[in-house]
Amino acid sequence: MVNFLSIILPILFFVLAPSGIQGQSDHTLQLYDGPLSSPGSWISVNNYVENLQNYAFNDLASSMCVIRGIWLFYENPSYNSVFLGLSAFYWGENFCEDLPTGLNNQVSSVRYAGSPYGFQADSINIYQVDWFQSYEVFAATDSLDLSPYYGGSIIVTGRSYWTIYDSPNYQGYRVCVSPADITYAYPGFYTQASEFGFSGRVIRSARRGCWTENNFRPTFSAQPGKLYRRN
Ligand SMILES: [Ca+2]
Repeated sequence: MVNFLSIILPILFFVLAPSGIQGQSDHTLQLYDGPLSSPGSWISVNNYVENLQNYAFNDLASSMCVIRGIWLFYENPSYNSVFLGLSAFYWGENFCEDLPTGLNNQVSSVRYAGSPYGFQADSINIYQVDWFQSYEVFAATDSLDLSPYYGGSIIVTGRSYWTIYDSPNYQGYRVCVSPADITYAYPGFYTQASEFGFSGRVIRSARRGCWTENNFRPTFSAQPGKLYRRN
C-alpha cells in the first residue's frame, strides 16, 4: 500500500483538496493501520482529507505520528459537517501516539489548522460548530467582512492577538483573543463559543491586535504532543 500511495498521493492531493492549499502544506500527518508497536500499512497526508475512504483508510487508523503541524481528527467524513461526532486535536513536531478508544478505527476525516505555509504563523481559524467541527473560515490578514460567518469554536495560531467582531468593518460587539503562548507560538484552542465570549454570536470581521479590553485567553494551554478530545 505504501508504494502504491507514494505514487498516487501527489495526484490525489491535487484533485481532492477541497480547502487549504493544493499540493504540499507545512503540516504532515502519518496514520497507521495498527498500533505503534505493530503499525502495518500507513499513509502520509499533508492537506485536508474530507474522506479517508479516498485513501482506502476510512475507520482504519489505530495510531498516528504528527510529523509537523496542527491536526484535527473527526469521527465522520467532511469534518463532522453532516453528522456531528467525536473530534480531537494534536499539535507539535515528531510526536506519535496510539489512538484512544473512541477514535481507534473511527477516524474518517482529518485536516490541519493554521497557515498552510507555516504552522506557527499568525492566523485565526473560525469553525461553525464547537470542537472545530463542520465548516470553517480562515484568516491570516485583517478581514473587514468575513464570509460565511461562524462562531462555534476558534484556533488562534502564531504570535499575534486578534480582535473579533460580531459585525463587519470592525464594528459591534468585540473581544480580544490570543494564542496560548505568544512568545513560543503555542496555538490557542477555544473549543466552544463561551470560552471566547461569543455564545449566540457569529464572527463577521477580525483584525490583528487587541482593540478592546474585553480579553479572552484559552481556558487551558494545549501542550505539544498530547491528544485532546471532545468528552
Ligand atoms: Ca468513522
